[in-house]
Amino acid sequence: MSITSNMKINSDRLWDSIMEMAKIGPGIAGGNNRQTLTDDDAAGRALFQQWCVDAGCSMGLDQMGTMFARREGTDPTALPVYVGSHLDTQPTGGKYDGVLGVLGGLEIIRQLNDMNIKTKHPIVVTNWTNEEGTRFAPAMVASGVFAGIHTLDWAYDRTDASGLKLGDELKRIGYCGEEPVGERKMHAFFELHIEQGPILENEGKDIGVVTHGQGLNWLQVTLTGRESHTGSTPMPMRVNAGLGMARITELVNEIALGHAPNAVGAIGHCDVFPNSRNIIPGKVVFTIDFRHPEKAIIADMESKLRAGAQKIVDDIGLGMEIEQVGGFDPVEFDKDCVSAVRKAAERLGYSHRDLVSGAGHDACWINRVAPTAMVMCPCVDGLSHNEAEEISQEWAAAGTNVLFHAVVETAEIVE
Ligand code: HGY
Ligand code: MN
Ligand code: MN
Repeated sequence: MSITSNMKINSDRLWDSIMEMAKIGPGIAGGNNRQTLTDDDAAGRALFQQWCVDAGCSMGLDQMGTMFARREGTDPTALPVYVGSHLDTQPTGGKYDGVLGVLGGLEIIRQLNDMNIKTKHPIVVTNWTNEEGTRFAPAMVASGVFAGIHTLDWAYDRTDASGLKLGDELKRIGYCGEEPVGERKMHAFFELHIEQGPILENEGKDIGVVTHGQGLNWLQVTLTGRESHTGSTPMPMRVNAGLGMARITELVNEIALGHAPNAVGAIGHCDVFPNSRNIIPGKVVFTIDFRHPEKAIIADMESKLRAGAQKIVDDIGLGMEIEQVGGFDPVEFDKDCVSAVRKAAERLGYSHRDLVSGAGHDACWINRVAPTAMVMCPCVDGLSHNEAEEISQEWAAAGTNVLFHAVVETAEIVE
């Protein structure tokens, strides 16, 4: 029996589950603040687990807290097809970033149950711990450990702004599993995600067939000057770390624009010390986020940043340290998995286009250890990492239908 265009997921059930999950860790403006390893994250995990058990799945949990919900196949020795994303959110996140990919995977299980369809390969729905990298840097840390990029101990040692360690928080919320990370072998991995950019909506396309993911480089800069009175210190005597950050912010923007149209660069996180209205900042710590589809350009952006920032700090008389705190090379996804996504969009009659992912995703790391591809759906005004993030139910359904077809075709329906 092969998959046919009339095989679709239950759009209302998917949408209801997304809205139910959105009630956990609400933001202050209609989105979500369900940051990784908080009590809200634990509550979201518990709800996801209950739904998976209700759908007949057996649950796995590894030492990074990544959750695996398994639907058996007819051949228990066949490597499973994995499908998933992340349930943790930004502090001012949307309801769909990550959640659509996890609950879209669960909807596939639910729909297969409803249609009483069996597959040769088991199917495993996955919730990767700490994709966002906002509370604990870097992003995609659990999938990074799974792919052998980071060690477990290094990941456990990541600390948040209040000095709490990732490993301790994982244990505190009760989601530190026994299973070693990365021993699971995958037949393939698929991730559905909102685009988080404007291309699909602007072009009126339902589906993004993600062929590549752009690379990322996170540089943490520490500038040290001298705290002094904002009123009585003459301008020529000042060693103002805040001024250094302002000039480097401008430099980051110029470097990105210098590699238009595909380069991007910004500073998203900054701490000012002592952060007092009438003290010239003696120290600032901030993170630069550079991205581009080509590795050589990312390297060029970093070298221009280092050279330009050195001039800025020498001019002001500041000390400077630059540390890389995150990054990954541009990714090319598996051609067969990408083709399964493209064929699914065509079979279902959805408009689609190839796409390079602007954001990083767990799929970018898993692509190193298993054949991987992504499906994207549009989001309103391309807005994400903002509580106003919005998608339509139709877009969610279209993306999940394509995911459904790609996953089930790869898992092989059994008559
Ligand atoms: O930073 C990213 O691209 C992802 O949202 N964590
Ligand atoms: Mn995401
Ligand atoms: Mn995100």
